[in-house]
Amino acid sequence: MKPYPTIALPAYREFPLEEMRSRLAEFQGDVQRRRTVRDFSARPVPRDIIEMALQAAGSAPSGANLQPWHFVVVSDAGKKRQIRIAAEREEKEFYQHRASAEWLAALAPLGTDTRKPFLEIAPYLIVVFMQKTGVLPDGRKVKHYYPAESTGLATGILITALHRAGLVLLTHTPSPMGFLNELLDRPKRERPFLLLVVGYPAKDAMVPDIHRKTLDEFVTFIGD
Ligand code: IYR
Repeated sequence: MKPYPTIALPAYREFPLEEMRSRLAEFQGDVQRRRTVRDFSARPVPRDIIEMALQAAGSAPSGANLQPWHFVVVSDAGKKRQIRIAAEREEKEFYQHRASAEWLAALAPLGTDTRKPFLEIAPYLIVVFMQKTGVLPDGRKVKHYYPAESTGLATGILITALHRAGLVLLTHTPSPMGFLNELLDRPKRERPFLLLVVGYPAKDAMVPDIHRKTLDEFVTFIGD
């Protein structure tokens, strides 16, 4: 592969330290408000909102800049129903047979179960696919590098963008998720990574009273 031509770093902005702090304080406070929600309203969300958030997600760094992700945005009621039926079938297997006792014990405080009505109620399901390989314009197959890390980064930006826009999400992982390739007509070289349920919260939405680790519990500084 030929090297890319280089250009001056475009649109870089430096901020005075005080502004850096206030920007971070604002961002930090805003993302701390994010909660995973399972009770959704059926209220519609305009498609351009989802598109703008996806545009932000597509800016994520990726291995060798190969951008190994694909997002399928589902608002069609019939398709959402098919996804719910297939997901609930898998969840029954999971809760009744596949999950270890340890896993079920870890989930017990969250009160989750096999019923996934939000898959039909929420206006959008965004199914994130990770591409282990890509296809060049001439049809040749290329290997992707760090597809899970890259797709995780893009998904994180998507979640943050939608949260900042005032929507709520559930990061849902029906397991296994292979049925999503079939239902959404995606090739085998793509693996379902995560299913995001997106919309407004139900009026009476409730969330578990969880706590987040403090900085000193999850960060180590070596040096100043
Ligand atoms: N996929 C199941 C189980 C589940 C697993 C984890 I890890 C969670 O954080 C929550 C649920 C379900 O969606 O119920």
